[in-house]
Amino acid sequence: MTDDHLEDRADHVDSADRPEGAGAALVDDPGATRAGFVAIIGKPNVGKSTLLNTILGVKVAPITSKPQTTRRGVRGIYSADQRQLVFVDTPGYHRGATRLDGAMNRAVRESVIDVEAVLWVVDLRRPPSDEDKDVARLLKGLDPATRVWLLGNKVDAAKYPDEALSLYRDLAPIAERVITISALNDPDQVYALRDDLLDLLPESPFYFPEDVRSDQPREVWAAELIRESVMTHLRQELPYAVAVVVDEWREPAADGDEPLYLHAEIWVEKQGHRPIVLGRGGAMIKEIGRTARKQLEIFMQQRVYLDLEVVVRRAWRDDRDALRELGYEA
Ligand SMILES: Nc1nc2c(ncn2[C@@H]2O[C@H](COP(=O)(O)OP(=O)(O)OP(=O)(O)O)[C@@H](O)[C@H]2O)c(=O)[nH]1
Ligand SMILES: [Mg+2]
Repeated sequence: MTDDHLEDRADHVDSADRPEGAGAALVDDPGATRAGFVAIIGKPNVGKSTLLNTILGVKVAPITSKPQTTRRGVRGIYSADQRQLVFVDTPGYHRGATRLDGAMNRAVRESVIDVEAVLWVVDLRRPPSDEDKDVARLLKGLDPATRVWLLGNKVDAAKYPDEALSLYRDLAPIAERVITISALNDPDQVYALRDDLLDLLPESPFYFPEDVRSDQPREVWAAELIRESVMTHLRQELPYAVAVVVDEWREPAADGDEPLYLHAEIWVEKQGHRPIVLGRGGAMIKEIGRTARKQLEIFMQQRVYLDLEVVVRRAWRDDRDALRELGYEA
């Protein structure tokens, strides 16, 4: 993954200590500011989170090569010159039968309500699939005032980008703009797209303080980075049966030499999954922890002690209480 254009710091993560409404004082003259929401939707694995991270220049959302990486709506905020774009990165719109699938798809449907624009991201390496057609149907039900831009992503890796793009365009006659992008490899073009979105904004006070780049609590952000590492290292179905909760966050004393201490539970659905996540002699969990810790340290510019525990939460994907604990309104 080339993420050289992402900054090595994590001041985008909203501080859990920030008082409610702390940003209001930042806006001197509400009449002069412009702000609005932009939803990023599409089927799994097309590059939605990559697009958001590139737009912001920081990593707010997890990315893996596997579908269904994003499981919750993540807001990423871009503020510049009295204007604020609030992007909503969404889970891939997909077919699935669990309560978790239901919650993920609901997050997509809710994300397109009351937004200035919807960015429909598609993968130009392939023609439209049934899941793309589901997204196209969702777009048909939009408020007609909502602008839809069709973004043909991964143009860098597509053999027949023009042909593919025209097939997608046929599915979305309401798209007012149709362009090809490479969210991963062409940041300048993505910044130009972001600047074009600034021009769509109506007059409005800012929704978030100017210096905040994500609305996620830091524990959720860290849990998502750990889950990204789990998904990257595990194979087949197991990545989908795993959830991560950061339940302890202990800052070192100001004068001490201690690392930041994080404790996280890695939930698996069955007893039999435990040894797979742990690996032979604990080798797998060690590797998962190492990758996650490196990322956390880079983005937080701080030494981290990551304490991982594998916990069996039977059928958590269909368990209302478990999903609530993970922050879903199940
Ligand atoms: N070649 C190429 N690969 C890309 C591009 N954008 C994203 N990818 C890759 O596509 C894969 C999926 O990217 P994500 O950003 O996680 O996709 P997503 O749409 O957020 O996926 P879900 O959260 O699962 O719905 C990753 O391996 C990315 O590196 C691109 O412009 N070109
Ligand atoms: Mg994603």
